Amino acid sequence: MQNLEQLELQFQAKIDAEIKIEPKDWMPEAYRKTLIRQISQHAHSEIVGMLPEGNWITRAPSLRRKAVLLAKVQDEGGHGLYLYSAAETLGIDRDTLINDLHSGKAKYSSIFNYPSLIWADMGAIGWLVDGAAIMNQVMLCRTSYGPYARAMVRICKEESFHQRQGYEIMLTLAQGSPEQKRMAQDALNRWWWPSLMMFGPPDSESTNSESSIKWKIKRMSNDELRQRFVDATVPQAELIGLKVPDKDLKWNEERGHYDFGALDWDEFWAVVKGNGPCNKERLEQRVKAYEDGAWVREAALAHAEKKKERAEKVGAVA
Ligand code: BYC
Repeated sequence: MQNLEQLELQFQAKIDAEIKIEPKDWMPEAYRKTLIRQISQHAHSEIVGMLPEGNWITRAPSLRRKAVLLAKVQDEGGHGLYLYSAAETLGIDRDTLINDLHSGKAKYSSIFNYPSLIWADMGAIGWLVDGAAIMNQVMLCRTSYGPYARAMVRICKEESFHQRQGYEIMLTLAQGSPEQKRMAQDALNRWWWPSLMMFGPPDSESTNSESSIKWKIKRMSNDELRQRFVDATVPQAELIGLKVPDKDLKWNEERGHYDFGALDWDEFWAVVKGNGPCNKERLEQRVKAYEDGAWVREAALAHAEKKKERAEKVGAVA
């Protein structure tokens, strides 16, 4: 029998050779645990992320906007489902994951604990939140765990549509009346800094990065992705005549990147620890949605049971 050290060496050699790890392959326990942590947090973020936008479906300003927003929110629900399924391939069941979310044990993205106050927030969420999500998720399409990487390919295609629909809302508002332009700017002011925080703490405080980069779960660091996002998004704001709310923002010719102001990491950690503006409300809404949906789960189980019984009867007669 091979010893643990040999297995670990073979595992790392596979990762280094860009061979995907599949559910039945041997993997170090710490790799399995970190994937369950990240994929389930990601799944929770998708379904909690339905709430700030779901809040605006009935108030969208036109039938077209309503249809598009409804489709987007449904997509997020779908992303949650693929990701829960990917996490389950690592040997954890969905009930445990959902219980961890509902009890407050599991994390989800900090961004979804901010309120969506005005219609322009739908533009800012699509443009900035989905924009930040894609920046991070494009690298996850090449993550080392097969089921996660494959789920991310479809998710990224949908997220890029989400980003464009958000930017188009901002463009329309920015070209509208002075009041509409003010709404767009207000939404940008409120969502800009929380969007930069989505990439996680600075590299110096990112406890999981070292092992995740070694295992090619993550292929770029939190700070690298944040910088890429700023570089890509600032010109988009300028193009539609909006101003990024950062007095320290400046193109740095030498670095070939924008320099930007310091993030408020105390605010980030407060939100992550459950003390953001909407943490309590979001969890209450998720728990209620789960309880209200109990009859659907019961009906599906009863249907499956009936189907099985019928198949057994037919089998007995034949
Ligand atoms: N919020 O060591 P680090 C979407 C935690 S949803 C909360 O750098 P890691 C959408 C982190 O978990 C897309 N917590 O962590 C949906 C860790 O704590 P634990 C969401 C955060 O994992 C609806 C600690 O801080 N995307 O697109 O190496 C509508 C130290 O951090 C956050 C994903 O989930 C945060 N922002 O890197 C619209 C992508 N950041 O777990 C849009 C998948 C960090 O050790 N996830 N923490 O207790 C990832 O890529 C990585 O998990 C992260 C963090 C880059 C987020």
